[in-house]
Amino acid sequence: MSEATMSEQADLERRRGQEERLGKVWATPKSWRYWSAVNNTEVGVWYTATSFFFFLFAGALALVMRSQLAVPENDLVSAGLYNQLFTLHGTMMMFLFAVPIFEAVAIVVLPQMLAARDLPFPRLSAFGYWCFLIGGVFVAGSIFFNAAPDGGWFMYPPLTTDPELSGIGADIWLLGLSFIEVASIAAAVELIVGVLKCRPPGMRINLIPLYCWYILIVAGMILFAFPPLIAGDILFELERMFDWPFFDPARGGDPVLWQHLFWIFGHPEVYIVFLPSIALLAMIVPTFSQRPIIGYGWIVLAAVGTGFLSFGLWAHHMYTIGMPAISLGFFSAASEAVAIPTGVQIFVFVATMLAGKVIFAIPMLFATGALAIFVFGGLTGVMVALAPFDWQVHDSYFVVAHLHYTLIGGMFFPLMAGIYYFYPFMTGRLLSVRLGKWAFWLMFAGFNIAFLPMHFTGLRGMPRRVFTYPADLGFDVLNLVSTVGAFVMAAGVLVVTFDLIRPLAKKLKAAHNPWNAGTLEWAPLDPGNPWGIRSVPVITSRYPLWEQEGLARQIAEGRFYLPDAKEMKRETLITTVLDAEPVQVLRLPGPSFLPMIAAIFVGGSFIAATFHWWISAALSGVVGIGVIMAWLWTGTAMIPEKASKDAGLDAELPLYKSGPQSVGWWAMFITMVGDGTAFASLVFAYYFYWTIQPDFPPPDATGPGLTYPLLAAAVAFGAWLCMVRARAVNRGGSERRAAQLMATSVLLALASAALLLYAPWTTGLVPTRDVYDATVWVLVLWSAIHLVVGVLMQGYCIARSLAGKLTARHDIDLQNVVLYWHFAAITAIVTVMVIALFPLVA
Ligand code: HEM
Ligand SMILES: [Cu+2]
Repeated sequence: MSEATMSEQADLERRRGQEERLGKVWATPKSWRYWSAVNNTEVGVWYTATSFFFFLFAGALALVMRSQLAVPENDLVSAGLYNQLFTLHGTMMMFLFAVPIFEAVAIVVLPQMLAARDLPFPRLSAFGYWCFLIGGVFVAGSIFFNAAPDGGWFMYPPLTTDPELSGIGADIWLLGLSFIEVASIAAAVELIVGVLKCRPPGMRINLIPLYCWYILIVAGMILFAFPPLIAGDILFELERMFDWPFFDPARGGDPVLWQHLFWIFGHPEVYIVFLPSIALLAMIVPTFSQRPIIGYGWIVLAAVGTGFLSFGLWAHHMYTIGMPAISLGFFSAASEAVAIPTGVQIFVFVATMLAGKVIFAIPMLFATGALAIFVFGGLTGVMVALAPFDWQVHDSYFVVAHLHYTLIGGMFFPLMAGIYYFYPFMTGRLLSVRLGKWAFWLMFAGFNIAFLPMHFTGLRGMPRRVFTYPADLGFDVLNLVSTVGAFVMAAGVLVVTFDLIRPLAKKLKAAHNPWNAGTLEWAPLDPGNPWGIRSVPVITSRYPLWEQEGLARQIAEGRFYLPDAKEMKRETLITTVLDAEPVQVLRLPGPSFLPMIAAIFVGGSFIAATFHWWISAALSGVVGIGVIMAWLWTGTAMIPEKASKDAGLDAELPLYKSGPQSVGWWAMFITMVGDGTAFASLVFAYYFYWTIQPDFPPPDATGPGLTYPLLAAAVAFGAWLCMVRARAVNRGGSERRAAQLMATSVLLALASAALLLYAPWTTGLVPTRDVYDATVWVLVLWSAIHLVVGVLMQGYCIARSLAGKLTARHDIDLQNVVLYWHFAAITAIVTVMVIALFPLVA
């Protein structure tokens, strides 16, 4: 044997060894243990499949509605059941399908696009998935017990707060969805940290794939949009369960507050489902035009612009409540303005297609269909954004037509394009072209046959949300046509579903990178490995597979970072936020049932609360928190056996980082921004009442006084100071002293919480008497709960310190808890300023 072939032989042996180790470390558990998997390649697929199932379910509900409406005076379903049908259909489509499926697809593809082995918190993804499944089944299942929510997907009070008119369905909506929203926020946190910190070396921010940009923006929007709704849910549930009168005008409340909180969420929500779908198009269009996207910078700017603007438009859903003309003008103008960045994104796609040579494969067929439908929906959007026009068609079928054109064109068709596009990447097989064409044309034709006529039914005056209509008002033919169209569309959905669940063996094998795409998710020569990428490459281009010669082969040969798993640990590379320079090798936790068990107990707590089983709810919640602590204890902030390791390409990288350089710190920071937004929404409620009510606080109200609130603020400040000091002392090596400071802080925090609650109690504020009392109480409770959660975290840190898991150098836990405390202390102090000091100056 010549020397050259000998060294080739040795190289091959070495690579085999590496692959074997990687395979072992990342292996997916077998048989029943399979469900303990936390890897994105498994969790992402479950997540996608589950949300698609919820789509089919909600779609079936729509078919029942359309059957009922096919002919006048029909009695297929009762009025009451019809109310449940449209409420559950809208609710499930928005909360159980549109948002989750985009997070699900992102969990599958994002790590691969970033050449990361997984997202930074795999167990959090798993926890989010199980929460979603449990909450989703609970909400969807209610229809079988005739107990589904029936107040419409935006749940306006007083219909939904009146005990005579609304049953348990409203509680299922409020609690079930709050639970699912928490899961959505968890996924958003994970995706943000993923895009910021898990990119491959060299992928500076101007090289980030457009898909990832969109995910970053949308996850950020979730962080600001969902918390107001959660805050609203809390007020709502307090009114339903304990008769706190937030939306009851007789006691100073106002149902319009709910409308504001709902639509501050609800309008951005529309873009939260639209942008990720556009993100899919931003990958598909360049691939099938076989050229880089035209106007990368423009499209990023436009996406950011859409994100920002979408928070300033919510009141266009409320034109009919009697707003001042100046507000009408403002919200109308802002609503029209959003057409500009949206238009920019569409033009970028059209320009890219015109400049390239378009290949009309199935994904591209769906992509162009999507653009056609969406543009039409956008046109009616420009119409209803004008208040006088909206006054005419508000709550009519015109709006039903408009919203489905935007949602199905802007969300569903792009999603289909994405499914066809990414299927070979997930499975190594291709979906059928013939079936794909059938599916597309059935859906496209069916959709237009169903929804185009609705514009006219609406203009002729048919209101939405009616279970039937008299004959001879001019609605008959139009409705029948709509129903036929809905079934044609459903046939298309069935064709796709059939093709998706057909056994893999019957489908054609896909070649490597079958669409000849340019981005990294297509690099692996053998797709579907749980380890994701064989080695983490250095990137110098936006379309590395097109522009970096031989990249896929070099990756597969392990020529780059982390080609091995020598210590038999799951690892991924962490890089800097702007320039993506490698800074750390992050150890990731492996399979575990803990996230699933935690989700079961936390979910159990929400479900028990729905039925007012308070003791079960409390017990289940306590166990849930215990399991989460056990999961954190065994899976996070582990002290590595050595300080650094050889990450390949001659880079010696640390295995442990704490403070602002660690991913955990970012996750905490981002979570607390969301938490702060929820708090800000509660403060908003206080000022909302103060602005619109002449007697808020009521003249005879005593308020919470000054002494106790100020004392509480001072003590909370002390608790915070102790924590900051503990961090510094711990860094300095006096771990004992740090633990003492934390213990002191525990006492101060508990004292502060007690003082906060004592204040309104001792001055005799009764939350059921007046909305003022209720609002003060809710702010005080919110702050006190945050202090108590802070105490749990302190207890955790003290235990870690005593167990030797928290040392001067290894202080991730303490750093994160102190970060939490910054927010908790501010929350308490702002609460005191609002409830105690503000009335003095007002
Ligand atoms: C698959 C085909 C679909 C059909 C045939 C369909 C049909 C309908 C019908 C008949 C209504 C009720 C109209 C009324 O009585 O007021 C409705 C409402 C609604 N749909 Fe769909 N829909 C479909 C897909 C979707 C999708 C994909 C979404 C969202 C992603 C969606 C979101 C909504 C919403 C939010 C409502 C309003 C519910 C409410 O008034 O509370 N739909 N749809
Ligand atoms: Cu809107």
